[in-house]
Order: sequence, then structure tokens, then C-alpha cells
Amino acid sequence: MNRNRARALGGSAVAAALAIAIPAGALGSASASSTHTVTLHEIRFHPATLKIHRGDKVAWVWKDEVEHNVTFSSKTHSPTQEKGTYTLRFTRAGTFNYKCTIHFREGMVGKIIVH
Ligand SMILES: [Cu+2]
Repeated sequence: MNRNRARALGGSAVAAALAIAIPAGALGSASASSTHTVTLHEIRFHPATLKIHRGDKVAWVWKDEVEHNVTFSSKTHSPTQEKGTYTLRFTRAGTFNYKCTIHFREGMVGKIIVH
């Protein structure tokens, strides 16, 4: 809203004033966190590799007719389920591999790359 108003007014002085008054995240800049979606479908994660920024969330959405899970480790995993969602927030940079423990041999693996 504020960003649109600044654009509508067309003044860079206005934009600068808003930038001072409002935290960068509130304007939807690159540093704002966002939620990404990974779909579980046909015994695959879509997309299998996802690049995100620190602080972003990933929501896995089940859209298949067989049970799956999202498993990073024995501590970090979703339930095994046929429908539903599972959401994690990534606060550290790194590459995080995960799999469906039922179907990883068939290639149901994925990774989240956090910058
Ligand atoms: Cu599976």
C-alpha cells in the first residue's frame, strides 16, 4: 500500500521519506521473509531443490494419493500423511537435505538451500 502510494505520487523525495519512516521489511524488499510452497505429487517434491533466504518459511503441501512424509532428521519431520501441510521456518544458512522415508529409493528427495 505504502509502496504503491509512493509510486503514484512519483516523487523520489516521498519514497526516501517513507524509507526512513518504515522498516525495510514492511515495504516488501528483498530482505522481507516470505513463504515458499513445495508440492508432494506423484512421488516427488516439486520443486526438488528450492533456494530461499534466511527467515523464510517453506510449506509442503500434500497432493498425492499415497502417504508421504517430509523428513530432515529424527527430530525434524512431518507426520506421515495423505493430505495436509507441514511448515518450517529456516533461520540458518546452509543446505538442508530431506526425503520421504517411504519413497526416497524411488527418488523422492529434496533440498532447501538457505542463503
Ligand atoms: Cu513418499
